[in-house]
Amino acid sequence: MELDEVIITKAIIDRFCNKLIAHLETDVAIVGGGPSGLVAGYFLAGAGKKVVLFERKLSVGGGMWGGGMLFNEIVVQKAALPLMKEFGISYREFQKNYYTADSVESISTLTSRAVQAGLTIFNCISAEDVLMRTSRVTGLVLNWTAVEMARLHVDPLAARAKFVLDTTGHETSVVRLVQNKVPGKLKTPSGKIEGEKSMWSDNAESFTLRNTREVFPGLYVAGMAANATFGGPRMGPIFGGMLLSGEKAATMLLRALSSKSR
Ligand code: 48F
Repeated sequence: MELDEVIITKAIIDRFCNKLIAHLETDVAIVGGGPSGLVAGYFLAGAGKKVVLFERKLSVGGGMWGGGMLFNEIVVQKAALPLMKEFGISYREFQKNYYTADSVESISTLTSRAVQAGLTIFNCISAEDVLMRTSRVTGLVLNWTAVEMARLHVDPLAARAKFVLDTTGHETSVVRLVQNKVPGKLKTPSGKIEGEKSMWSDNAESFTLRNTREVFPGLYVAGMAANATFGGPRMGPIFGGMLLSGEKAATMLLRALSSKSR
């Protein structure tokens, strides 16, 4: 049978539009497809929640692909090994408490397991603002990254979510948007983004986990964005904290979703 280009085109447009429409109202909308966002998405979807992830770039993975300085190996500490096992990512001991994994295997496995658990990912879409109702984040304002890059004057569209999770890494972009709209209202010591500090791996890993939490009503933060928001140091190419932070965010959001529905 001859392949028809118009049917191919219709198939893509139809499937994509239906997928997008189906995710305009979700339990959780995650912004940023780095390791912390993917892990959070995996656990939320696995718990049966409707969860969507928007990633600005063509590929998810954030800062994980390049390992450290483009050496494509990552390091994880012992505390994160249960998560490496949960996802089925191979790792090797380097020395006591230091384990290494191939960064390409790590990110591709996280992505595939998260999608198979039920996480829907939209790449090339950026969160350019949030929906807000009486001092609560209630969703995202979205645009094509291509529109953003070309600086075209094109209005965005919107998606509602019971909770938004900012996993945008160093940029901490969603929290930044909220800070710009309601200055001084974040749940941080100063009410503002505290800003990321210089590298201190050990401190940063525990700081990330401690500060994975709600930063504004309806808005949670995880991964490197948690450090930037609450003023923690950067950790360099050790990724255990990112995985654990994603898992903690999912646990907190599941709790928040169940108390919201009561
Ligand atoms: O930076 P990223 O990998 O976030 P993460 O999960 O992990 C941090 C580590 O990679 C590394 C580190 C730990 O060792 O220091 O940096 O905290 O991924 C963040 C993703 O968010 C996307 C961005 O393209 C990247 O893939 N992103 C940022 N802003 C937006 C966005 C936005 N406004 N809309 C959509 N995606």
